[in-house]
This record gives sequence, C-alpha cells and structure tokens, in this order.
Amino acid sequence: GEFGSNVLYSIQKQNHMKHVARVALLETRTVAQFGDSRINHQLKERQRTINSFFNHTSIDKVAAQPSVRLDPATILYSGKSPDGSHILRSAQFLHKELPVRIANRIACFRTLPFIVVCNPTIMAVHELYIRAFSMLSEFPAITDFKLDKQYSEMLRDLLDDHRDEVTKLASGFQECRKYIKEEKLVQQFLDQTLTSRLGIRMLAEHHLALHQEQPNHVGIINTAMKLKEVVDYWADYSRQIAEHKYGKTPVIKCNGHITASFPYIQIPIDYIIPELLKNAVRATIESHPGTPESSLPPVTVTIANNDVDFILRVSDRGGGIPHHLLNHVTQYHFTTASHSEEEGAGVFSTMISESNHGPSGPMHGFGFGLPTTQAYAEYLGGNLTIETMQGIGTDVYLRLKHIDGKKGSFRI
Ligand code: ADP
Ligand code: K
Ligand code: MG
Repeated sequence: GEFGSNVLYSIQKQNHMKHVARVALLETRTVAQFGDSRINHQLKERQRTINSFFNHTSIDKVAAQPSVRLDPATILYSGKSPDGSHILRSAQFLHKELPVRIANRIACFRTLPFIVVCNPTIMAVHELYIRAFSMLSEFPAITDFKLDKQYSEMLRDLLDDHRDEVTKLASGFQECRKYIKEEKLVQQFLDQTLTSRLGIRMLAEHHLALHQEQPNHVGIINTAMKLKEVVDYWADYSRQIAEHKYGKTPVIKCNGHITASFPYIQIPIDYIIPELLKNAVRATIESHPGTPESSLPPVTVTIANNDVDFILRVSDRGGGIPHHLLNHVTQYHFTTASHSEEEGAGVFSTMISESNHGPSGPMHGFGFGLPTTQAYAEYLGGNLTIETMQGIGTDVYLRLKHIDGKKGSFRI
C-alpha cells in the first residue's frame, strides 16, 4: 500500500544519503591523500602561517641571532680565489645570514594588528616568508660545490617566487589600511620590509653573480658604472611608456658630470631612477594639455660627482606640487592618479619588479614611487629631497654615498 511504499522510499533515501556521505568522505580522503597536492600544500602553508602567528619559538630564536651586514667596499676589494673557495664562503655566509634576516621579517609581520595579518593578500606574503624561512634554514651545511649549486638554484627560485611581493603588499595594505588607526605603523612596516627585502635580494643576487664572469663586475658591483648610461637607459624607457600612454613625451636632457664613472650597485638605482623620471615626465605632460610634443619643456637630469657621494637632480617644468599635497606625496598609497584611468589587467598587476633591467611598472598609480625611493635612498646612506616651485615645476634631489667613498658607506 501507500504506507509501505513510503517506508521503502524513506529507506532508499536514507541509503542514498549514506551513499552520498560515503562518496563525499572518500573524495575528501582522496584529495587529502593523493589529490590536488597544490591545494593541500596551500592549506598546510596557511595553517603554518596561522600557527606561526601564535607560536613562534623556533623563528624567534633565529631572529634573536645577530645579523651581519656586508660592507660593499669589502666585497669590492676582497677579490676572487682561483679555486673558487670565495664562492663557498659566500654560500656559507648566506646559509647563516638569510634565515636570520627572514626570521626578522616574519617577526615584523607579527607586530601588525591581527585584522591586517588576516588579509588574504598580506597572509600570502607572510606565507612566502615562512616558506622561505623553512627552505633556507633546513638546507644542509654547504661543504662542496655540488651543494652550492643546489643552494644557488634554490636562491634563484626564491627570488622569482618573491618577485611580485611589493605589488601584493601594496594591494593588501590598500584593502586594510582603513582599519589601522596609526598611519605611522603602515609607513614603518613598509619602509622596513621593503628596505630589508632590498638587502636580502642584493645578497642573493650577489652570490648568484659571483658564479658568472661579467666584465667590470665583482658580483653585483659594477666596478665602473657610468651613471649617465643608466640615466639614458631609463630615460628611453620612461619616454616610451609616456608615448604609449599619452601619445607624446618631453625630451630628457642630461648634463653635469656626464662622464662620471665609479663602482656602484646598480640594482637599487635601477628602481629609483625610472620612478623619478616617470613622475617628472607625467607632470610635464599633464600640466601642458594640448601642447604639442615639440613645445613640451624638457626634463633635465643633472649629475654631480665628488669623492663622498654623487647627486642626481631631476628638474621638470611640470607645474610643481601644490602646497596642500607636499606632505602627502611621500606617503605610501598617496597618488593623484585616478585608478580608473589605468588601463589593462588590474591596477597592481604590472607594478615594480626589481629584476636587474626589468620593467619598472606603469606610468603611475600605486603611490609607491616616492616613498619607496626615499626609503631606499636612506637605506643606501643617502637621501631624497623635493624642492618644488608651486606653479612652475619640481626639482628632486637624490644623494647617494659612494661605496668606496672617503666618508664610509652603507651596509647591505
Ligand atoms: P604615483 O606616481 O604612483 O602617483 P608617487 O609616489 O611616485 O606615486 O608620486 C605621488 C604623487 O606625487 C603623484 O601622484 C603626483 O601627484 C606627485 N608628484 C610626484 N612627482 C611629481 C612631480 N615631479 N611633479 C608634480 N607632482 C609630482
Ligand atoms: K606616494
Ligand atoms: Mg610615481
């Protein structure tokens, strides 16, 4: 009867549900055991990150060890040993030093308010650091060239994995800085993270570069860097992206000590120079709407070189920085570019990558150019000052100490 078939239906349904549950259980097991190891890996990483936020004795222990900062002049004059033992020594130095520096970065993440740490993009960067820490600290002692080769390959991979980190930090903090009452906290965290990251990358790149024979180079140090050539390279680059964006671009002139040549590390100035030039070019174009290319006032770069430091002045006639904005332009995320203006695949997708001669991102839009440049300049024992004539134009002065200068240098 009707009752019987109802019971039957209900039993069938129960069995069906049991079956579904069993399949689901099986599927979970399969995923866990053999399945998508990447998802699995990500989950594990996340768990590790969260654990490390609360429980951090091993990382703290390493962070408490002293960090040794390298003097570029010592690198420059230390020379190579024909048996390659300088390469092994370099690997052994990094093997000890990098975990300490990474552990300090992780400790710094933990000073952030929890609501910031929980931002998925910030968490992804935090995870990258924890992963780097375990890879670097678990690597065996480097006693021969075979191990050095493996170590160097790992360094190369880590450098690549961390390439978009600044973009991620920029977008992560943009999402969550509204929760942070103290503005200074963001500025301090980013200054510290970005400059320390620069140092770590320079150390790693230096070790990798020691394996190659490049004329005029000791590792990452270019022993006869012609500053004007570096300026010209990035001037072409900045003009090209302006041409692409606005259909016109001012001339960039270079004067002063244009034949100056001295030892220096190009990695940081390959970031700084294009940022300053892009700002000057953009201001020139945007403050002269409707002006044909041939009538745009030029951007002028003046080089001054002496036995203590070298100075770069970027002068533009781009209308200057209004009084009420002057205190804001060196803050992270402050920009007068409207994001909707940015074309292409997302605002943060094309930003800064500090590969040696890599593209330095779009014209503007992240508000990271000046603050990062200022933080780098100070890390390098120099400074960045802005002199603006509101209504006319701006002069930006970049002063950097020589690495073999009379008054000492910075340490990496
Ligand atoms: P972004 O270029 O992404 O906006 P920056 O930190 O490089 O970020 O610059 C911040 C802001 O400072 C710019 O949006 C612009 O308003 C102002 N600025 C920077 N350089 C100049 C300059 N040379 N002339 C006029 N304004 C400038
Ligand atoms: K800014
Ligand atoms: Mg800029």
